[in-house]
Amino acid sequence: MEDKGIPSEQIYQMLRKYKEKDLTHRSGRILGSMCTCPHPVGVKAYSMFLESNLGDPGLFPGTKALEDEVIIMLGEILGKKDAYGHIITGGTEANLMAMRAARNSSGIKDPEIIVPKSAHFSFKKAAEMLKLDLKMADLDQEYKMDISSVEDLISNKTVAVVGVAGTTELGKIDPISDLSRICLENDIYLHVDAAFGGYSIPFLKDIGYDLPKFDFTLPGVSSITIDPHKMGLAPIPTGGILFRERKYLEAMAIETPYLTEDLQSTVVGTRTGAATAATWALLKHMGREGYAEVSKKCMEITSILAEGVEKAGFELITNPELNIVAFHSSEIPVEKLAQKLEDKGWAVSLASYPRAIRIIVMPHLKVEHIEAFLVDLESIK
Ligand code: 0PR
Repeated sequence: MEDKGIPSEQIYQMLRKYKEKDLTHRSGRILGSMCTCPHPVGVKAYSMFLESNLGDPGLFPGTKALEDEVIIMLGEILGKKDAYGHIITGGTEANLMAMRAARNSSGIKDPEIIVPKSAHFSFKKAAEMLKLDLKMADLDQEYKMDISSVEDLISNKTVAVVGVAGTTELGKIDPISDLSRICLENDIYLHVDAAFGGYSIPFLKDIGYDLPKFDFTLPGVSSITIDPHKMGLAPIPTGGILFRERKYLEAMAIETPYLTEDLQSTVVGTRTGAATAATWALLKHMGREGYAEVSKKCMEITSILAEGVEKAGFELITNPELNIVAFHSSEIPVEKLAQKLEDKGWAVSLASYPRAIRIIVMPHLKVEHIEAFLVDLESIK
């Protein structure tokens, strides 16, 4: 550290040197990210609330009112206007909160949770931190949670079942209505991880896409993760967690003696209000139609990509249900294929099950990027 401070202009210049080394979503080269260019309206709103701390909401009643309104709007999107929840850092924290609420409200000793093999690794973190025994349910032929496997795994120690609406690797939607029925029958907490699909499935359904129910309209669903910093176009870090009942927030409330609120249910203490402002601004600015348009474009480009991949002689792992395309080659090992694509300047990611190149068609990917990618893919064959 310097003894004497450096003038700001010089600092910015130094920062630019570091920034130049980073990839940008705008370049269209990032193919394996669930994040995207933050929408300018969200960025502006975020920057207006940098000082606001929702960890001490009595000091920031305006921001707290925004959070309450955001939870109502997200609840509307997810089929329950009077849900309870918070805007937090992202899907990991949301899933951790859901598992904590399920465990605390169950009163069960040696608790177990059941997640699909396709679940995001955040559930491994949650299981380790909360001392939960993690049971992995098998997937069916479409890579969705296998219901009979879930039924086999349920025991009197099960505190939660998790279904995913938009899996991390393949974008699949688990059979949440079956899970809802089973969880109601067995009186088990059901969490839906819609970190990825929460901001697209409802809007795609609005415009006629035939996608299954996954939300609070299913009576067994206890909580839902929905991430504004993925398909919601909000700046990072912005996540959302919604609960059907207030009792789940209460089950993890900790006394906060010297703050302006007496109880706190979130994992973090000091919590940015900027993420809430950005989410509020974008929900108002985009409207259902705006978000539907964004998702529709992603789905159209997903179809172009999927067709092109097959035309280039590669095999799709499965038909895309949302905006993720996964494929492999019968001739080139996936790792080698990924390396060749990287050599051509494409930042792809690999799915672990099954091993495949995985491309998430986020809003920063335009037709011209996908066309350029397909030209390169064809040249590799
Ligand atoms: N649930 C699901 C279904 C997810 O896909 C993810 C993350 C999470 C929860 C956790 O969310 P946070 O990362 O917000 O805590 N899915 C992406 C993934 O792991 C996250 C990501 C985003 C990874 C951008 C890379 C990247 O460049 O693939």
